[in-house]
Amino acid sequence: FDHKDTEPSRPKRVMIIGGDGYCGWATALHLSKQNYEVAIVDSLVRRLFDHQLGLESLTPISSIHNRVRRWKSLTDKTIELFVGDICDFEFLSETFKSFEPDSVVHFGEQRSAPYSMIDRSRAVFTQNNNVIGTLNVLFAIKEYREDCHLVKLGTMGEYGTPNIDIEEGYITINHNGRTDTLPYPKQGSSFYHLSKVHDSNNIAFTCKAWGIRATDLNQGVVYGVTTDETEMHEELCNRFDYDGVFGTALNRFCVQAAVGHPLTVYGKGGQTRGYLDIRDTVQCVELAIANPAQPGEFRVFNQFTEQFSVNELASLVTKVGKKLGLDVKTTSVPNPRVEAEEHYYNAKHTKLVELGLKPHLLSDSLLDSVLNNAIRFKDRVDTKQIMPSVSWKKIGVKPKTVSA
Ligand code: NAD
Ligand code: USQ
Repeated sequence: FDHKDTEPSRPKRVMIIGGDGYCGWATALHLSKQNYEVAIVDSLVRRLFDHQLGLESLTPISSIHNRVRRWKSLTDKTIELFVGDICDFEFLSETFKSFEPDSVVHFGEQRSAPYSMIDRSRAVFTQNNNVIGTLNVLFAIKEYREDCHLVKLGTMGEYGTPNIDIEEGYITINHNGRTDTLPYPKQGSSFYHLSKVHDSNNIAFTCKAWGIRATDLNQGVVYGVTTDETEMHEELCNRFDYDGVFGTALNRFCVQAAVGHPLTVYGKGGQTRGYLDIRDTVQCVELAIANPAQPGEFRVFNQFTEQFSVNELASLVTKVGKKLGLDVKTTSVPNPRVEAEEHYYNAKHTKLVELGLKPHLLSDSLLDSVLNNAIRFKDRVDTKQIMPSVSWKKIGVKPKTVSA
């Protein structure tokens, strides 16, 4: 038998870019717990955005240094930390040479659609940060770790809301008597969502040209705050955004219900998206790493578990709020975005389930726990940050300070 089988296999080494953020922090702890060797690479720019816009996470969060120290003291597991910007190729090269990752999970982007629509400079920052960062990761893999599997966070928003079923990455088209399987058409609806489309194109090309192995996780909107690991200590607590720039639909509605603010349904509220629990984000990433793409393969998974319209989310939160004694009202806010408010939506999401994903579906009890978490920290809520302040149509070149 193969000699290699007798050697003890070394633990797989996973570099988590964006590991200080909402999805990345939960994932770093989860993978470390599963005995992967984990390194976090993060520029901490997300914390800077909070300062610049006068925002704060609902939950109090510790510095990244205290977070990893606390993890070590609780579990005796080390998470290596590299603080720097992946747009700086020299920094990124050093992290690759020093850590030698087997997989890179790339969460490290500017991820808010409203942020990318504040003004010209934020639009340019978003596309520069995201597209160049990802290009640098691709070059680093090619140069230093060509067998390393790239697991890249994309978004369901790359597809937009077409009037046909959404497939997982590719669609087979019959045209004038000929047939081909092609990348599914992309229609991003913000400069942020478009940055992900550009990333996907660059990754697909380098898989073909250089034989890179990559998985694009087209993730839906994430909700929830705790995972088994973040619950272990208050210093491991995850961030939870509720403001009009970084807060996402369901998480925002829970905070709004907790403080007695009417739920902010934009426009007609028929906007339908895929959603998933943060505990499923960490599970999906683990499944992608454990079952890597082949060299040269550009694999696309749609990463969400259920789809809801904004109106459906509002009525779920109203119902569960009532059970907890909250009087939840809804208000229709003129839509600050340009998007379809009533549309067909049916997106496939079977590939991660085939790999073994066991979804945590949005049940009353789960909503209870997200709502209770919002109630627990409601004194920290700055209600001035709740209404949306960024308009898709009014974006201009003049630098804009978003403030109350
Ligand atoms: P987040 O803003 O909480 O975390 C992103 C982290 O990346 C931050 O800690 C930030 O400092 C870091 N970062 C950004 N640019 C960097 C750079 N150039 N170099 C190094 N670090 C950098 O975001 P999140 O909610 O955890 O999202 C993570 C990823 O998942 C993003 O790519 C996002 O597009 C994707 N995603 C998120 C959601 C969601 O609902 N939160 C849904 C779908 C997809
Ligand atoms: N919406 C409301 N009221 C609110 C907030 C949002 O009606 O108070 C609506 C929006 O108009 C939109 C939908 O809810 O139609 C989703 O908005 P969102 O802010 O929850 O999500 P989005 O801007 O799409 O971005 C988030 C993450 C992003 C990720 C994306 C996944 O910030 O990183 O890529 O979800 S997806 O939506 O599938 O593209």
